[in-house]
Amino acid sequence: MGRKPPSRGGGDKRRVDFRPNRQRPGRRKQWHPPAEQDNRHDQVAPFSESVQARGDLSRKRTIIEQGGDVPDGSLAEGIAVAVRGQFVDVDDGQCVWPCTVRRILRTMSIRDRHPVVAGDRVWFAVVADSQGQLKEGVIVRVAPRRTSLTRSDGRKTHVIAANVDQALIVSSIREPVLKPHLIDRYLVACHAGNLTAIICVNKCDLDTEGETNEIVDRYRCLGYAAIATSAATGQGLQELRTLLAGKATLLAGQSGVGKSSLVNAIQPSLNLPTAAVSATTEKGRHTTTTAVWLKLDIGGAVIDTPGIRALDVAMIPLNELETHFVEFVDRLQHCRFPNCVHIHEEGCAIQEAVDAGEVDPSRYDSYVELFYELSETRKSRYE
Ligand SMILES: Nc1nc2c(ncn2[C@@H]2O[C@H](COP(=O)(O)OP(=O)(O)O)[C@@H](O)[C@H]2O)c(=O)[nH]1
Ligand SMILES: [Mg+2]
Ligand SMILES: [Zn+2]
Repeated sequence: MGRKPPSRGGGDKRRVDFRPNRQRPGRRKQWHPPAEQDNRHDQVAPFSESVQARGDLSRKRTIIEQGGDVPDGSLAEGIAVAVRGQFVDVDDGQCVWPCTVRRILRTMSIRDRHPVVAGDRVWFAVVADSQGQLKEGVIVRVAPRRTSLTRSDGRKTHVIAANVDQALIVSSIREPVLKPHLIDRYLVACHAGNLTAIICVNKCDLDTEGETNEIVDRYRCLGYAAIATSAATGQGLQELRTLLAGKATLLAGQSGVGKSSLVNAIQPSLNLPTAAVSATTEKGRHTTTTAVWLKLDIGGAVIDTPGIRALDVAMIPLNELETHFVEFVDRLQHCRFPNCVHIHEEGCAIQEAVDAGEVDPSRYDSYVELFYELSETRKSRYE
């Protein structure tokens, strides 16, 4: 950076987004939060800040933080494991601290629902109560996210979890019956979100027709890691452990397929509630719909996202859909028409590959289904 920031104790100058509802610059050069606004945060957080807007058009403001990128040694460091309303549970490796979030962080990311999400690496100051007992923390700094998992509600994109490496797409061969299209939908979502996907076909103890291997092979042939498991008999669990160790893995899949049972089988101490619950009771069962970060003894974590079972594909541009089917990619250049959408066109390399048995018809059907779904989404949005 070179330039010395003009703060008292020195520090890092950072440009952050202004609150969208504040167009005009403030009159005062020095900004302090009004006394009645949670000034406890400022007592414990040893940072000074000065806030200035540059004229009417500025959408950013500069904050100066003491401590820079290496936060003060008195701060504790941890991983946000769950967000519950205004509180964030932070695991420092020894215990979980309930933490609030310092006001400036909330202001910085006013557009987000919450400035801290599960998986964020954070630094926090510990606050003592009137008896001097340490009781909670105040998060003063969030590390830049390596990855972020987002969800779109049609208008806005929300971050669900940070620093996730891969997704475990869980389905069951029976109860509920396996839906290959759902697997393909999750694969497209993972591919679009740069998440490595692992396919897990659970409840293989209920497979009387030997279908599990067929499904597993289908995805292995495409280059995905795919396993057959049974939380009931223990089949495939060693492979699953190997795939999860040291990675942060998002759990994806319909309710009832056995996600919680698999996690319990791998780490019984987590003792997650399991049961085939109906869609209506499922809603009331969770007090939160945000992600939960469950640390694994084998290293890494699994991220459970109650309420967000279906990874969203709505934000994928229609003309990119074909690129998210791995077996299509090398064939696309052979379609006769450059704008081929691989549905009715003559000379389409994808349809020919399906006819020749080189592309699985079920995968092609998933493509067609998603193509029409995304076309409809575009229409309803722009008409
Ligand atoms: N037979 C059989 N049942 C299973 C298996 N895994 C889970 N279940 C049952 O399926 C139901 C739903 O499991 P749960 O882990 O709660 O699914 P989740 O909603 O995906 O977390 C429970 O009744 C489990 O006992 C399995 O591998 N085999
Ligand atoms: Mg569950
Ligand atoms: Zn084509």
